[in-house]
Amino acid sequence: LRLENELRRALVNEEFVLYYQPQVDIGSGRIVGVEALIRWNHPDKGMVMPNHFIPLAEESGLIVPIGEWVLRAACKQNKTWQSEGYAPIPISVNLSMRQFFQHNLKGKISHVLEQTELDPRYLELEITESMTMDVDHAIQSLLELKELGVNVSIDDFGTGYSSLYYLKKFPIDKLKIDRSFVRDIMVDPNDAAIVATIIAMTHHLNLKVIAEGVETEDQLKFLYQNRCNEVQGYWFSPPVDRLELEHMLRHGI
Ligand code: G
Ligand code: G
Ligand code: NA
Ligand code: MN
Repeated sequence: LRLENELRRALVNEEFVLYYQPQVDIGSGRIVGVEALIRWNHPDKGMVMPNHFIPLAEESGLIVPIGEWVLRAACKQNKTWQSEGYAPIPISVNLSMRQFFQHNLKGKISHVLEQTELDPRYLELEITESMTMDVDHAIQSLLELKELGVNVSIDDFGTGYSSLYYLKKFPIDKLKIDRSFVRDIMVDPNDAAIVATIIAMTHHLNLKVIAEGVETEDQLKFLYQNRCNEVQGYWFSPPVDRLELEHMLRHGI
């Protein structure tokens, strides 16, 4: 209960901050997107990572207002970058299960887009496979989100429930290959085969694909040879604060 109260206070006192991890076009090496990831700048404990508070936020339901804060902050920041003259790129935001199942999610997102004046095509929402288990609900929600003009990606792809039959029915734009597959592509032929197959499948389904957790040049080469569009991971940059991200936007990685 103490942590829960602290989370409430953190919302009121604006103690949350966003970090940003670049998403890189594999052909040109340019930053073509950023993923927003929350941190908690705690008055005593310093920068607290999400795995220390997101699980409780999800249990308590606080993830809904926290998620709304993330959405608004991300849209606002992206609009600011555009106003400052940075080349427009989409910002991606992780949606929690509770947010995805929330009543009037479309209205809330629409409201944030209006308030921040961000063009919807520069917002990407990341959902996980577990949120698509109720197939009819998922299709309905995704169709509503797509009506707004935002992009939708499936995060941690390959780790959850993934019926290929339904995949083609979901109105989504992109798959994010989970980093657990990318980690061992150079040592485990099964993981290499899985990653190569997911990439080939996305091309056939006309989806974009990004590989997460790229940490080595060999992994990058493998992904390039297998025609992966985009990459994200420590090889390029960990999630960084606004100033560091802006430095990369100006000077490249
Ligand atoms: O750097 P990383 O430690 O940022 O993130 C750890 C986990 O926390 C990841 O699974 C990530 O998806 C989750 N996470 C980070 N930011 C957010 C957020 O804004 N909303 C939700 N729901 N999860 C987040
Ligand atoms: O669950 P989601 O994919 O949203 O989580 C992103 C998480 O992955 C964050 O915690 C982020 O810090 C972490 N991450 C990003 N790049 C790398 C990487 O190259 N290696 C590892 N191990 N983690 C990464
Ligand atoms: Na994510
Ligand atoms: Mn992921």
